[in-house]
Amino acid sequence: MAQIKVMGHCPPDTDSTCSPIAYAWFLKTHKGLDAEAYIGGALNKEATFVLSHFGVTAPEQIASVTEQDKLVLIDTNNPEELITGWESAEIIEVVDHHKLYGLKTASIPTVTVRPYGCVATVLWELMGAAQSTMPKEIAGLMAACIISDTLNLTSPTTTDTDRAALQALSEKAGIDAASFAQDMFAAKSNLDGLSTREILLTDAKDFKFGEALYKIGVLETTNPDQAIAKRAELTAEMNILKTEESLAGMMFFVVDIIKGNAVLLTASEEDLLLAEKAFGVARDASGLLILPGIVSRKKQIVPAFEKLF
Ligand SMILES: [Mn+2]
Repeated sequence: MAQIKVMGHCPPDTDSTCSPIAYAWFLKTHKGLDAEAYIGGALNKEATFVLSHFGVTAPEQIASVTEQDKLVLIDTNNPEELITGWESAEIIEVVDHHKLYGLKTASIPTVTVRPYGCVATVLWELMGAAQSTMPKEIAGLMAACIISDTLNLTSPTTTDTDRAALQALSEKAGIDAASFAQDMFAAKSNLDGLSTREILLTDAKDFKFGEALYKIGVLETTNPDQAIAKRAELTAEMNILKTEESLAGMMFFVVDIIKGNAVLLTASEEDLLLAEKAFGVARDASGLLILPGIVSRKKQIVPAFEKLF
């Protein structure tokens, strides 16, 4: 029988990297299946830290699957973010915590979708009696998924089921969830080895305000100083991007996830003047715009500009 590939969305976040490892363990040891976790994109810094902390090898990265493959989808049912070739593979199971996107399959999969903050919480419930046989490192990976997806139980997506699962998994893994969360967020905040362009574009989206196209990048970090120290390079690169992509402007918000504020870097004086108006805040002596309480592009930053235009 062909090996079953257990996979999340592409590119993978921490949940889509580590929850497939946990479910592959369950399928192997409790269902007697030949199952293995794979990722369809590069490992992020947070997942790299989590895997090395628990001494677990990263899933092999693959670019596509074929009609020879059987797939178990974890953490996604969105056709837009599945591995290349998924249409020809046989999808035998889907476990998810997202809305339904209209995935079409040739055969009949087992489907479990529950409205929790993390798919690891769904897996924890599905495993039932197998919970007591779970190795420490698998429990650790699942706890890390819940911490990552729910920002350590602070995101509005968090449910009581997630809280209970994280507590049980943390005990099993022998970790203190709060301090482990700090280490995970620090790993995610480390910019070492990233190019200026990668820092700007890891989480950047384009928006049309009137007829003008703006790019708004966000960096969520516990160490804003590391990014702000690169201010000159970031500004220069934003101007290159502005020319390359015919943008009216570009803004880069460095969000401090501990203090709950943002510092804005802009491509030009014109963009900075615009932001001062949008937020009703003046730049400080060093020319930085510090925005208390601003953490969300979707709920705060974009609406401020939309109102101005
Ligand atoms: Mn998830």
